[in-house]
Amino acid sequence: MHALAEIYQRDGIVQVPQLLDDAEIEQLRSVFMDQVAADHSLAIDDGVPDDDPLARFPRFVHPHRRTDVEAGRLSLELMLDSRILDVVTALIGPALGAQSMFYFKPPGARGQALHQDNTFLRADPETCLAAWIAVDDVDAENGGLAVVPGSHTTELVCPEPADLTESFTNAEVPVPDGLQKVQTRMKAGDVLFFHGSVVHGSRPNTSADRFRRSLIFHYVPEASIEIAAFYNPLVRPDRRSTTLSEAIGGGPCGDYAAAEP
Ligand SMILES: O=C(O)CCC(=O)C(=O)O
Repeated sequence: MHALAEIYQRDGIVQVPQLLDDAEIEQLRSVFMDQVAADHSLAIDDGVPDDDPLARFPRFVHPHRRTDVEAGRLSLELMLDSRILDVVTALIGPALGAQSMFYFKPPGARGQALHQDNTFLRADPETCLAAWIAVDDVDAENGGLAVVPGSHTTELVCPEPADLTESFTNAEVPVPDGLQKVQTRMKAGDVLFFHGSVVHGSRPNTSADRFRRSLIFHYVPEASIEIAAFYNPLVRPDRRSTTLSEAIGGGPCGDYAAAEP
């Protein structure tokens, strides 16, 4: 078996160093900073107050669908880039692109409480896979991702209310019994791949002046039968789009997640 697939099967998480080079990272920073300064048309409304650092730097959702702007073209290109897709294919087989996101996470921004991605995507019968690209060096201080290795073998866990002083989202899943949360450290250009049931999230960016930018893709196996409506249409590696049946019902935790990525 592929060495990465072995780690993925054991932990549900694989970190691949330096998949993108310095010039590509610099391009991502400048293109996305220009875009967010120009307008927030790629952003999702997370309902933060005007004085929140995230009000100026909201996260972008599905930028790959906006090929009328450079940030969108770059997102689509990287979503289907063979360096990333080769790893995705080694881990889950032939795949479809379901989602892209860009987080700016400026100094002082809150993080995102622990959650499991397939609560939102509801890909079935398998799960989704995240490719989380560090666009800055990330660690605990600037709110790098924390993950729970081994949590991919747990069922989806129902969330509890999150601490809104630390998280801009309002629901948090507990760390499953017997498992531990681990803080990631990544260099810009590293990519963290993780399974849709892996419990993960991030704490606030407590640094004085370090952004914690990340470009995130979610993939599902090509053999998936359904997905939540928000993720249709999906993208094939040849750029054609495709639509899956819409997952219905709230799943084991009710409907709280229905509209929120
Ligand atoms: O980057 C973060 O802080 C959280 C991102 C995340 O949880 C996700 O991509 O599902």
